[in-house]
Amino acid sequence: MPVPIKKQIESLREKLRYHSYQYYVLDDPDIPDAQYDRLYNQLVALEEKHPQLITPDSPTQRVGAKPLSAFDQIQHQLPMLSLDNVFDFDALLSFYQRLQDRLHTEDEIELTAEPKLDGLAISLRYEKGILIYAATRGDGSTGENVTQNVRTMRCVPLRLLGENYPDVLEVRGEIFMPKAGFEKLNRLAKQNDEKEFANPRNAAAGSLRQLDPAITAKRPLSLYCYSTGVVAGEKSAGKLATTHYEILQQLRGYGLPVCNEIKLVNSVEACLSYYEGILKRRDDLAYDIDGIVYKVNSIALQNSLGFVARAPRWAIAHKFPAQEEISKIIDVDFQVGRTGAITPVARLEPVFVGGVTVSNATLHNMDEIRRKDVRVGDQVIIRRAGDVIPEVVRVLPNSRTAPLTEIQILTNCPVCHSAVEKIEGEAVARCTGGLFCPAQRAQAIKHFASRKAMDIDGLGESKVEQLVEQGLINTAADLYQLKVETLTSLDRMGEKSAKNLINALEISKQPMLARFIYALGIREVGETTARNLAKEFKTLAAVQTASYEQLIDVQDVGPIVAKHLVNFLSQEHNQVVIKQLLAAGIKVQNVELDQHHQDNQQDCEFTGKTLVITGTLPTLSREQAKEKLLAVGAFVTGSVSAKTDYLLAGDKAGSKLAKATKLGVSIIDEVTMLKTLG
Ligand code: JCF
Repeated sequence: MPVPIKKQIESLREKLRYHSYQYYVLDDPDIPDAQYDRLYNQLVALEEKHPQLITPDSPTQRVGAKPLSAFDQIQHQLPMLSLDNVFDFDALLSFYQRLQDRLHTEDEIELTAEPKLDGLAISLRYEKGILIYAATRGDGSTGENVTQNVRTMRCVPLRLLGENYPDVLEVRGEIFMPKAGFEKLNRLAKQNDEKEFANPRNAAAGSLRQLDPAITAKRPLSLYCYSTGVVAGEKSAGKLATTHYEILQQLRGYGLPVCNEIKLVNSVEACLSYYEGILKRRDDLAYDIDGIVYKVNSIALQNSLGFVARAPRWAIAHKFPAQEEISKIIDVDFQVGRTGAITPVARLEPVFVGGVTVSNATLHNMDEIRRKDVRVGDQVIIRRAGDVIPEVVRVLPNSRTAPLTEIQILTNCPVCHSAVEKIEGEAVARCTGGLFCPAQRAQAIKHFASRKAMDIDGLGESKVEQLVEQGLINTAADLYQLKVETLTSLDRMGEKSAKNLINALEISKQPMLARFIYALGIREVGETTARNLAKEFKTLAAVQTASYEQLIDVQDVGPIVAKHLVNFLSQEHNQVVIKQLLAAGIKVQNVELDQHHQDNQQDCEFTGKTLVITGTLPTLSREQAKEKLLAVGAFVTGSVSAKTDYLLAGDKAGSKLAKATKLGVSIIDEVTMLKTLG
């Protein structure tokens, strides 16, 4: 006998509720999203055919209502409580002692501890398991009816699970927007030139107070329940437990989301260690919190403690240091980073925020300054979250009483006075004096000496740091003036290593053109681009004098890279350094010479093939082997795949060898390679 339609529909709804519960409440989805969607679509199809069977608690009926013109008021039958705050351990200790005094005990009192969410309080009323309304806290006695918006939240059950719940159950909780969802929402707003939300809390509030539920439905809102309001008509089966902790577990069992960080704590010291533990993880949590809530666990004790005004005597919020505070901008400076990135920095009236005193905050870049319209003299919100650099979030509205001048765009590097470039579409401005700028010196020289660049053996990053710090070199060209006596003054540099380094510098004096171009450290000019430039222009002089039009004709070089090249090469400071390098005896190997080699080896078996190199080769370094292969037109990549033609394996070849063997890639050694190359 076929299953009656009504039964089919009910069974689908039950499945969908169950899977939503797994996903939203237990955080443990048990079917793929696509499978959920299929079930959902089956239900939609059946309900379309049989509209008389649609009920308001069907999972398909979350976004049904039309936009409102205003929210109705809802009177809370039991007031929605707020919490008293403490800001330090002493005040927390006083709270705990007051509990002991009032309860006439010197024993420890069992408390619950939970993160205090930074969102909006909500009251959900269920009758016979069906969501009847959702109301905001408002003033605690009267809130707004936001039912049609809350219904769109997939984590809010429209019908409770099971049958074992009180007839009337009011649940109180906090609606919030997880950080990831907030960031995504703001990214979209920025893209569409719409106003961004200042923080997840404002975004949650704005989303919940939409008159059109279709908009709320698209906002990533979440809920954690933290207590109950009216509980009535309970049969013995639907009775709530006698401790706060167990009640929350019951709520979870009804299908309501409850934060899984909630713990039982048995002393004021345990409170503190919970507090410290969560504070440490604050930035890693998926949602913003502003402290910890402790509550007396026993409902009987809660009742005997009662409350004052709107705040219970049996609970307290232990607040974290604020992550946002107000300060005033005294000045704006520009800092040059080690890669030439120029960052505007606001000098502030010192302010205590995020647990430390802050007197500088980043303004990120010029675009952000314009977007936020930040000016010297403004009152601004400073944010310091965790270990992140403090930033200026926004100007305090209406705080500007006198007209203030706009912050000027920077045209020259504050450190070396080279021109500042800003590529269309990029946010950061950069100093173009890469080879010369003191702020970029160490970085530029490290890159110059690195393996894929000039490959100067024995000149690692720490040696470069020392040489630069002690003022022994200012540019890469100065490397070639170094003497053994100077080098031995460095840490951990004996006579032998000093001599070796001088020798390595000598050896590096005949770089291939591609290597030399790469070594200059021009933005976005990597190995491949450098090689293409060398192939195209053949001599350094030709590269140096190439026009923008000639440059964008080169393979792999687009308008941005071409612009970086022109900007770099036209800086007089950079030209001077290149001249000094040549004067120091560097002889760049032009491409004609390479070409000659290539012509002799044209028919090589590796031409056009893809190779991976792994392990220690007997005579060549991996870099040298790569260069030889590239010279015959082979491709050398970093990881083995089905597209790999050969694996060149040396000693101690590990996972790459295993993978190549598995994929049936031909494996060769250095001898074979050299023989094949001739
Ligand atoms: O997470 C919260 N913001 C939060 C607020 C948690 C709680 O357990 C609360 C609350 C407000 C009042 N409990 C009460 C009684």
